[in-house]
Amino acid sequence: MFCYQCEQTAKGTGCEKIGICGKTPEVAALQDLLIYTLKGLSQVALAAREKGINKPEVNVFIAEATFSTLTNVNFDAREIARLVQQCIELRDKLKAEVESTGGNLPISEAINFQLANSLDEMVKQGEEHGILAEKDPDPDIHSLKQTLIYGIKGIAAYADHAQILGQEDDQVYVFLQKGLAATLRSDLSLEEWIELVMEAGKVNLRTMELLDKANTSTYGHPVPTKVPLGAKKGKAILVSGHDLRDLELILKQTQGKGIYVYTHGEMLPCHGYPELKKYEHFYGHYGTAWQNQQKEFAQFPGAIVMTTNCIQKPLDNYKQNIFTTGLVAWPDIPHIGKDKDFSPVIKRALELDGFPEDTDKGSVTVGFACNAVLSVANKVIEGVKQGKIRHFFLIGGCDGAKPARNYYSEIVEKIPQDCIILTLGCGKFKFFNKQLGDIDGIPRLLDLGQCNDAYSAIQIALALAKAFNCDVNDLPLSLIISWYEQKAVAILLTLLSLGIKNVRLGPTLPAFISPKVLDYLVKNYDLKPISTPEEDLKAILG
Ligand code: FSO
Ligand code: SF4
Repeated sequence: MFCYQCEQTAKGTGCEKIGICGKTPEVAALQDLLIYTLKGLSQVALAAREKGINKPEVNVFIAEATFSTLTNVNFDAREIARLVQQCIELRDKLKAEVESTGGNLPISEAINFQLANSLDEMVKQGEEHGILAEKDPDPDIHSLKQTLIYGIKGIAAYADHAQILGQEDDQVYVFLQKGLAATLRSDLSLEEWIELVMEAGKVNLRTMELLDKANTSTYGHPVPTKVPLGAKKGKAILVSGHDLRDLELILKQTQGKGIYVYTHGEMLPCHGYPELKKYEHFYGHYGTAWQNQQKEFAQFPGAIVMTTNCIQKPLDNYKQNIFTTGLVAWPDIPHIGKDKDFSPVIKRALELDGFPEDTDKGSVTVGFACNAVLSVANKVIEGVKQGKIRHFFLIGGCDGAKPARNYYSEIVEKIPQDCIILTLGCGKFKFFNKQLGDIDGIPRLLDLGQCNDAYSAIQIALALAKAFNCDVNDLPLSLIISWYEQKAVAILLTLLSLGIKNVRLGPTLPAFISPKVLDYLVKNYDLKPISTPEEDLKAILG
């Protein structure tokens, strides 16, 4: 196997024997095969579009299947193999339709690829279509091609979340197909690859806008909300991942059953949505970020649901309590299917002891998404003008296990009192419960939401630039991003495509970025790796 799509890749170069995430060579090969067959399906979908044929089921499938290959989503070989088969079926059906209407299909191996019958043979086929098998003589084109694919994985994740809540834009699907199909080409220049990668950033902005609309039109605009970190005596269900609809369905199905529902990891900001917080048994937040789940889930006295990434290998001491749903899968872990009947989860929660007593572990405040922050914009602008607010820091992104990520908690501690910190993503769990005080009533730590809510951060930055009548790059704002998986890649591409400079990225730079491509990003966007909190603060604040 060879995979280097995430930040924890082995030795900073690539996982070759087994994924640090737990991905087996078998699953890695099948995911490579799925991406390869999706490229073929995308070529056919583009040819179909030329004939006026646009199939919603193909569009949604491409987004879902691509999302399934994102880090920490699907570890089940049989499930990935099923997706490959479905991909070939969709491809062949659409191919026949294009041919019957006299359409032109490109000459391509991926369009005519014959899928093997057995799982073992499919794994072999996957091995023949992995990253290393791609013949790009130019290492920089190879690097940009992989960057495009990882950006597309992030866009697919956002598109899928938005689609679940009824928000779609065909232009997003067109780009997913165009981008996937393009990666089969060997005739594009370096400049054309850069253009495609930047286009991915722009399309991701549109996709995040769709997701923002999906979340806020369904559940209302988040409002500042205090979330208890302790527990309530009684039976319990823990919901992790990022899917708001799954949480809503669990809240509905547990009503009146004597069960309290808790959030874990990236579900924390859900407490701020009016249409979710209205449930009285939606109690509080338990635990921290994804990489601590094996310890935290083992101690949770109730049932656990993983709605999206990031799942880790379920340990024996909580294997009987955990369920997956949506695109998440782990071999032998019960999966709640498309009917979203969570009764097995409820049954398990009622069998388990639950929390024996009320416990108080303090609270955190969430719900400072775009609307809430902009409602105090005048106060913020005044604060800056009067010199009470010196600088804004956006410290957001993913968390992870590496000790180098302590940089993010250290810098938050060292940021001077006259600065405001905006945060989002699971990276905030390094500092989410620190008491940082306020500046004239404006909390110094503002939680904008999930990594999926990066659109809010961009809107806030654009609104501030408008208010101060300056370019975003001239604002007293610094972006310090922690990345882990491919949604973060898509967000980074969006920032670059908006011309945002000086982004600090850590804890390490992506292994798939070649030295020359990095050089391009440094020269054109002043992208830099994080150094030490002291040095970075000195460079930023002078
Ligand atoms: Fe974290 Fe995982 Fe939200 Fe990522 S839970 S690491 S960017 O997959 O999704 O922030
Ligand atoms: Fe390795 Fe990350 Fe790929 Fe998992 S997703 S195999 S940890 S590079």
